Amino acid sequence: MKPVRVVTLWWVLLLVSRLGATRKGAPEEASFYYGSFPLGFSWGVGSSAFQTEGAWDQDGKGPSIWDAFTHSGKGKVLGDETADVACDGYYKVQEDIVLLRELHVSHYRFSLSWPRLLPTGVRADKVNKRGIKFYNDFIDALLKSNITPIVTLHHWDLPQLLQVKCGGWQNVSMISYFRDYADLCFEAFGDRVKHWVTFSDPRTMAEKGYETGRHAPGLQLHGTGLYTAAHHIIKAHAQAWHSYNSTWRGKQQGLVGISLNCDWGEPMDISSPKDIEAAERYLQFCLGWFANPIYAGDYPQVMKDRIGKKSAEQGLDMSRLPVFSLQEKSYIKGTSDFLGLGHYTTRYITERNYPSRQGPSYQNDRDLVELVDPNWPDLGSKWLYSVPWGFRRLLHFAQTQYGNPPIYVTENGASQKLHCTQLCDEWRIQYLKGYINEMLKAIKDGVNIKGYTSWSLLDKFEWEKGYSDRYGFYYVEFNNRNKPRYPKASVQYYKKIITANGFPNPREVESWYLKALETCSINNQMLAAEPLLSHMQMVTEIMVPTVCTLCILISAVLLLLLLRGQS
Ligand code: GBH
Repeated sequence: MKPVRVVTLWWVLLLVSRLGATRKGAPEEASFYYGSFPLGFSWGVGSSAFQTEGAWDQDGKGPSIWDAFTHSGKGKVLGDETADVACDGYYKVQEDIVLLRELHVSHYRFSLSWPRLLPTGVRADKVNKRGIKFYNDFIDALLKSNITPIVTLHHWDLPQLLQVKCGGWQNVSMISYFRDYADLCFEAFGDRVKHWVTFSDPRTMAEKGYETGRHAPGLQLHGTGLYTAAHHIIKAHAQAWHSYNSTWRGKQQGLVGISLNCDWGEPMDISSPKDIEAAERYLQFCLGWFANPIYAGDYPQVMKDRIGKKSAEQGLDMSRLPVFSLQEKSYIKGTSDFLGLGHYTTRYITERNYPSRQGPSYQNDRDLVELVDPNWPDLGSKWLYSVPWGFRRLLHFAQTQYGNPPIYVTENGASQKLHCTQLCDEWRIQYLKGYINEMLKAIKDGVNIKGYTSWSLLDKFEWEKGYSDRYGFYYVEFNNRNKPRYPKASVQYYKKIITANGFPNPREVESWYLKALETCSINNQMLAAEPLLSHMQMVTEIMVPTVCTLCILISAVLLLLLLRGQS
């Protein structure tokens, strides 16, 4: 179901009635805030292994569930695209480090491919030395360029054999397989990596992998599979944190956290207690589902109540939401040295009661509808609207709910609108400027934000959307076998924010924008000439050796004739 797509008269009317509401357009939101970030604030960009590396079966890598999913031939991905080559990042380490340097970032967030390191997923079976070497070299290269690695252990590409053998995250044994994998990574890379993220957006992993089936492994276990998966993921996270804490922290002095993605949920009608409750529920089902166990030891009360009640009404004698034992609660509580937050967009939320007899599902359990304001600027991805003020509110929410934790923004970004010229991504610049500014306001309000990761370094494989959504600072020409990268205008702009560590004054910030757009049109011409250039390259690749060989042959023949004539 896609409520956000349905523009019905009643909710347009509701929106209009909201416009008079007091909070919207409040001066501190409407105005741009000029100022700088705290000294030492960490600026970065991010990506993930499956989306960029390619080399899916090279150097001893095992298959992942996403390899299986994309190879299944069942139309799971737009245009039946695969990530077999993707950005060819596995073979372009040096090239991509140059791009990171060009951006002036202080950190790079990327993920390790579990099946590249452990082809079967199980540490006891086999460790792939070439996988270890690849990431070792990569980490060394980053450090050599003064770029801090922020390393995600798992961004969705589960070893396929663990799926086949034990049903992936449905199985409790995954907890120890993950712990062993995490432990291997701490041991191999922890002397140099000081920032670890266990899981990236586990909610999407659970929801799309086990409820809607739109992501690998493509299961549709409505209203049960996602809760079981999440339960095991939370425990696996806790085990990895404890393992680091007891074995490695003393020597390595690093931090271990988790990265949770969540949109902001704003009550549709702020004078309606039901909508206020529904919006709170939206956030608890999204962020609280994982953050509450980790920060407070258990699932949010509202999830326990709702899912418990609905399960009973559906004739089940136990809640579909699993239960943590007392011992587990205290083991899980406090297992994050920082909160990783991913954030992209905002929804208006209104209450809607779904009858339990419609059957179990995550949608049904939440009893709400998500809506968007048609006036919000939309971007490339159909679910993404630019609503910068929602970011500040989410940051406040995280601060107050979880006891003012140190926060790293692990993902924030936008894809390019299709009709824009490829490298002149004005929309991405506006998004970047607006969201970073709201984050600055949140810092001024006292939210403890340590760093910001813009998503993403490169255009890359976007899961079920194939290569259609372009999130990169660098445009990747996927049709060219060399996968060349070209800087978009936003590279210039982000670089300026980083160098100034904020927004100094209106005149300067405006000049960044104009400058960025100037350079991009030059680059656009380069890109337009690209087919010609690669044609010329091909011509030289064939022509030059052919002509040389011919010349040599002809001179040999001439020489021979000359010698004969003399003798
Ligand atoms: C991120 O998730 C991923 O972590 C990242 O790997 C990826 O590059 C990025 O998205 C962009 O694709 O299609 O209407 O069902 C962001 C959180 C949660 C946003 C699921 C999209 C699905 C909306 N995502 N959501 S819909």
